[in-house]
Amino acid sequence: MKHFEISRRGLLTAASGVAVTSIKWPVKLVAQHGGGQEKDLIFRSSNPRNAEPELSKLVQSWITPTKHFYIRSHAPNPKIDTERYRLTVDGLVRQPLTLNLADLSRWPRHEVTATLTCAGNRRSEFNSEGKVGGVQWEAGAIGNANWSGISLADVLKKAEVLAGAKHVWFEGQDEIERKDGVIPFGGSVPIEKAMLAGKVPGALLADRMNGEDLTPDHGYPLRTLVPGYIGARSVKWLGKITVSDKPSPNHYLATAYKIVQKTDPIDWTESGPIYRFPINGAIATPRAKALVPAGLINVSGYVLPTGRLDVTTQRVQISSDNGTSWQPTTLLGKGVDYCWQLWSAKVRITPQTKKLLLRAFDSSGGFMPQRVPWNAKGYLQNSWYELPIEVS
Ligand SMILES: Nc1nc2c(c(=O)[nH]1)N[C@H]1C(S)=C(S)[C@@H](COP(=O)(O)O)O[C@H]1N2
Ligand SMILES: [Mo]
Repeated sequence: MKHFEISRRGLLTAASGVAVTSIKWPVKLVAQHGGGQEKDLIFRSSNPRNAEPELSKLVQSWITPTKHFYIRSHAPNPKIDTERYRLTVDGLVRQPLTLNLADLSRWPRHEVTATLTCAGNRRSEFNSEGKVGGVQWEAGAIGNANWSGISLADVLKKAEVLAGAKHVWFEGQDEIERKDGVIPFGGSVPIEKAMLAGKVPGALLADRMNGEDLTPDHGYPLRTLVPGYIGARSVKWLGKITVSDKPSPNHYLATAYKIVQKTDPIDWTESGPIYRFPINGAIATPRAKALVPAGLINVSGYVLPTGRLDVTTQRVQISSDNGTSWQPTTLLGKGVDYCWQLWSAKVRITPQTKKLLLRAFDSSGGFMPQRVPWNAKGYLQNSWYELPIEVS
């Protein structure tokens, strides 16, 4: 969206009866209610908007264009009047802050390229063992974007965090209807992650994605972007930051996004929240059940190493004989902190080949396991990726 240089004089006069002369103010028009951009995605639900790209489109480039970037929302996009928009910072701080978009635009800017992935990516693969609820993601709930904004650590420094602070809570401005009432999406990250400065900020308050203002689908006007953590920690339509000695009590941190065996939330308290994402990967081309000739074929896909600084993917391998032997793939480009890598391979197919298997290893000892135990919410499916094919 464009910045409109307009005089606020009229507005202020009308509002307060006091004429303020010659103030030029960058004013953004009210965010659109819908997606805000042409999307080329497969919609899993349209209200709320949940969608993922076709895998062949997903691996066309290392940076995922916004039109191919998955959307995961728990409620309709909130309508945010950017004139009235405020971000508040409170809790265990000496200086609580209330910031509008003009205030935020004066902070030093940081740019981070990082992969965002939903904890439920590849969820539908659990169904063969027992139906899991939630958005039925295939392997497209992932994308790699360039994000820019201000560093959470800078904001917390300004607010002066007090002793005893252990977690930083985020709260969105969406309204999610649940049985027990309407709540915003929220969550938290440990204070050490929030305060991380270094070569990549621990968390960004991002207002731009791939060089443009965030679209409404992706959290306009402001979201957190927490490199290395599951997507749920990157809260869209951010309205409030609270520093606390405890993790966030918000449903999406305290209850949901845990690895649990039973479907009743009563049984979920024992289990801790998921923060970091594990290594994962998928085969994107050929597509599932494609008819391929015996011999060498081109195979491509993505791999995401464990969400930890300085971790890179070491090896990505394919098997066309059910895991008896493994063939190497070529990682494209170089490994970048918190980012996926695309890979390609020429894989030998025999008339007996029924499927391709993918596995990967990273520099922290992370690997894609042969199996992931079923869990009730269908999170963190990162087992060997299986692609059924037909040999012509
Ligand atoms: N306010 C808010 N933030 C949110 C969500 C949401 O529903 N509301 N969904 C979360 C989840 S589960 C994911 S995976 C990411 C998805 O971000 P994207 O839609 O920009 O891809 O946003 C997270 N932040
Ligand atoms: Mo998610």
